[in-house]
Amino acid sequence: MGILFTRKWRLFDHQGHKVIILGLDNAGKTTVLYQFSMNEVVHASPTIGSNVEEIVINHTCFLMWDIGGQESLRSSWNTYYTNTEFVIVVVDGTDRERISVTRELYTMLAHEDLRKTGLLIFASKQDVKECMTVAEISQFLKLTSIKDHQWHIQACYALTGEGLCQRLQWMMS
Ligand code: G3D
Ligand code: MG
Repeated sequence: MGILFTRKWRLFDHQGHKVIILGLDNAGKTTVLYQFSMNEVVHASPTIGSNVEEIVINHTCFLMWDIGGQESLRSSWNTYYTNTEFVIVVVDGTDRERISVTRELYTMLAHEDLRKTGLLIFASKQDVKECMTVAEISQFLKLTSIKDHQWHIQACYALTGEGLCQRLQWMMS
């Protein structure tokens, strides 16, 4: 889908809470974004650049940025960090080989602009047999060592949206 601005976001008059969705390529980030915004599965090509959607829930507006996760794009992630209130990391539950790469990725939490953000981790593809469980992913990512951010991990099946909405409520609170 490439760089896609499906709704025009007027930069200067918007009050939305900025959320960025990060994770490795193929983790399910774009699927999560469009489940939030349309309750639909969108079959997207690998994201080059970013997609952004405005999502309003109970009068709370979120601006969700889904950022391409390919290795060549990760170095530009920090250009999206300014004014971020929430980081969602999508972890592919079936990708055991690259879970260690994911662990390195969230050294980003030490970035100045992300010091106060909340962190929500979606353990995706929980419908696939033999995927990593939430407990395994938590252990691999050493989540209990994160003391300076509020965080939560949630199993999800992004193709149906299962597991997504409960956690938006957590973000709102
Ligand atoms: P990305 O934006 O992180 O790169 P995408 O990832 O959202 O493009 O998803 C990558 C592939 O994973 C897609 O398959 C998508 O349908 C699939 N996917 C996303 N979430 C889930 C899930 O919860 N369960 C399963 N089984 N698959 C999921 P394709 O075949 O279109 O490449
Ligand atoms: Mg994508």
